[in-house]
Amino acid sequence: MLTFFDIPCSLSRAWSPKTWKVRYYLNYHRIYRTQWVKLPHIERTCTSRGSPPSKVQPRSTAYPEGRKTYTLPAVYDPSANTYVSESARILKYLDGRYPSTTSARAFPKGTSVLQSAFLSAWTTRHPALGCNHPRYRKDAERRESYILRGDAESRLSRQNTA
Ligand SMILES: N[C@@H](CCC(=O)N[C@@H](CS)C(=O)NCC(=O)O)C(=O)O
Repeated sequence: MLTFFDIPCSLSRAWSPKTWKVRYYLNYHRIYRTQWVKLPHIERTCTSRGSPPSKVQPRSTAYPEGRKTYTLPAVYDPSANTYVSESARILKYLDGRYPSTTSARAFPKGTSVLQSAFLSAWTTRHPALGCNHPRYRKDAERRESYILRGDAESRLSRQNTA
């Protein structure tokens, strides 16, 4: 059974739009269990388990191997002893793992290039949503209290009803 790594909030349910993209898919297949990881513990959990960074920035003097960013969602597939991170990469991986299921594909056949282009345009335009807002980036404890107080949820619900 797959392990799905998600971030908790005060209402004990999933709130991140990034992790929900993958959770929707997994709910179709019903083949996972959730491991909750609090926001300040994400990097530590990923590095200690060997889950790859979701993003590696180009090499620089300060980061000779490139700056690594660890985010959720991530999944662990015990059948391949593999961790996969970053929502689009996870969905592509899962489409490959369940190729015979046509009703619940994340990327309907022939749309992968279009979807990559859309994703790239979207993230360029909206780089900082929710917990990744620059105001909270540098301080894990403040970011966690932002999530746990529910501010992120009211912000998202305001955005959704606007
Ligand atoms: N491009 C990534 C972005 C994922 C992302 O930004 N996740 C946030 C939660 S919404 C996160 O884990 N942030 C960790 C942190 O800020 O320390 C994806 O689509 O998976």
